[in-house]
Amino acid sequence: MVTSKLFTLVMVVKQQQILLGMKKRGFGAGRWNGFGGKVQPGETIEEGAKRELFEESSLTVQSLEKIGQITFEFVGETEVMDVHIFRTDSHQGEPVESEEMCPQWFDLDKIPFNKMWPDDILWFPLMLQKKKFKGYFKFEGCSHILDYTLQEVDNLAGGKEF
Ligand code: 6U4
Repeated sequence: MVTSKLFTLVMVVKQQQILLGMKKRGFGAGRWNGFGGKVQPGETIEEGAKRELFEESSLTVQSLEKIGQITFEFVGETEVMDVHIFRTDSHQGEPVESEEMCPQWFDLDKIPFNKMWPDDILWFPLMLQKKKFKGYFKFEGCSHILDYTLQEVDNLAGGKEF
């Protein structure tokens, strides 16, 4: 049986820059990533997203806009990752390095896609244009996409479509 686990991913944008964190340990280590992690019992997905953003970057936000939802399947794993992606264009504080992440601002035309998850180059253009999207990516290992779907949607409510 395939089960799914909830994750969050927050993209922080200001003017013509985006904040990414170099993941220092754990899943995705060595790659530039958005900020996020597992949703904990008793919190909403948005609460989990704000908590992880603060834990990993020290930034706080009033509200987050849900911009995407991607399901990641890894060959050989019985649990898929249900990742809820948020974008914020206004935050409070300055990014601070944490045990898990080293944050850095990147110009939007210099995003380091070659040191990011290989799916990012496919959905970042939608996210940067504030278009909502749903996707499904099937990975073999951490670097090879076997299959994927990605579509723009009008709203993100409702079940998973992939
Ligand atoms: P712990 O065990 O506490 O270190 P936690 O911080 O809760 O983990 P973590 O870091 O394992 O969770 O969460 C994985 C993060 O990686 C989430 O923000 C989702 C993100 N992520 C996973 N696959 C991704 C992918 N293919 N592309 C991408 N982000 C991905 O851009």
